[in-house]
Amino acid sequence: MTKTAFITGITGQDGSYLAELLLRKGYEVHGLIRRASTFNTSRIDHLYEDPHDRGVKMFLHYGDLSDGSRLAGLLAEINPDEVYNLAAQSHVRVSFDEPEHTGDVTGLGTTRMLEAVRRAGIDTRIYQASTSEMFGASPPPQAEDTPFYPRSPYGAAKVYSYWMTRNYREAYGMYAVNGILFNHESPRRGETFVTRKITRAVARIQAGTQHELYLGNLDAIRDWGYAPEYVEGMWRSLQADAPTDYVLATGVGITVEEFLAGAFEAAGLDWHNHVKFDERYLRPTEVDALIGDASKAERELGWKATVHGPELARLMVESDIQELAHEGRPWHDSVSLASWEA
Ligand code: NAP
Ligand code: G4F
Repeated sequence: MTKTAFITGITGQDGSYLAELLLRKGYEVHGLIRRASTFNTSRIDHLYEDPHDRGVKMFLHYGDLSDGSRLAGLLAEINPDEVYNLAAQSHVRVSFDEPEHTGDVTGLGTTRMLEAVRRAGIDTRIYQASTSEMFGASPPPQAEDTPFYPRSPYGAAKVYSYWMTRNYREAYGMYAVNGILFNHESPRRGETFVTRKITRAVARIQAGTQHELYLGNLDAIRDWGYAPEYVEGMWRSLQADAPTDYVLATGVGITVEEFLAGAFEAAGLDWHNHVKFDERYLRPTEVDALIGDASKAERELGWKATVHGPELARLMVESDIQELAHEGRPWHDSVSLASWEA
């Protein structure tokens, strides 16, 4: 029997890798996309099939997490076996500029999804994209039972979503799971997150089209993993017999400065010659250190991250150098996903 999945945030970094993974597993994949005045589907264009063709396995639907009635209609119509709620205003710094919008989409949007499933009365497993940002000021290592102490409107909205997901599980017996994911990156990472901002700059500096890179706090510690491995963990967390929440992380923390140094070294450059400080990239409250303990996921799901830190920096720099050399190169050429097929 073909399984059907519904992915919100399919045009994002994780959504695009997850769509690839599920299509390889034989799923029929439905994705929610936002109408925009310019194309916003570059990460999934290589997966797109003309709906007039036979045997089409991926379908896109216009909608928005702020529009509950649209979500309810889509859920009832598609009747998916699995829902992956990945859509969010996902940028921590931006959430300080747009706290209300972030609360509406990243927080209430989850409730709209959960309620749409409940009211449709369908038997669906739900994955909620929770985050290590919920731990905020709680010191590392952070695991499933570490207290939350969010330090941004984004973190606070995700804590609300986390508890709503648990509440729907406990109140209505729904199969609803929080994946508490630590930072994960890739060549498809949004260009304003620090890793990709750095690796794109390295490629341009090496090519001579950029000379300086402006950054904020270099002392923060993050547990950076590789996104294709994390979407495999998302899928595995919905295959368990009973719903429960999982931390996914590498267990290795490095500073922004260490990632920076590794990325510049990968191109034979010294970051000290190019990086400048700009206070606009500081946050009113910072999360100093996130290092995850993913032993529950390893024990129960057999999931373990293999790529982190300097290797990740090298992989992203190489991809950005290639991308600069071959503008228009399709996304799926950039990484090998084969090792993560289950
Ligand atoms: P991302 O690249 O920023 O993608 C976000 C997705 O959400 C995009 O498809 C975006 O659509 C969509 N979206 C934004 N606002 C929406 C709205 N109002 N209605 C419908 N869709 C909307 O994020 P990501 O890195 O793939 O992360 C996926 C999820 O995991 C997010 O919920 C994020 O908060 C969470 N998370 C990420 C990490 C990480 O390190 N990457 C770690 C923990 C948790 P457009 O393309 O149209 O903008
Ligand atoms: O790359 P970042 O913006 O990621 P951040 O804030 O850790 O959030 C990401 O990971 C979360 C999981 O923990 C996700 F939930 C969230 O959706 C997102 O994917 O910043 C990382 C660190 C921060 O400490 C920041 O202050 O890098 C520091 N930083 C220093 N200079 C910078 C910059 N961050 C950005 N974006 N831009 C800078 O110029």
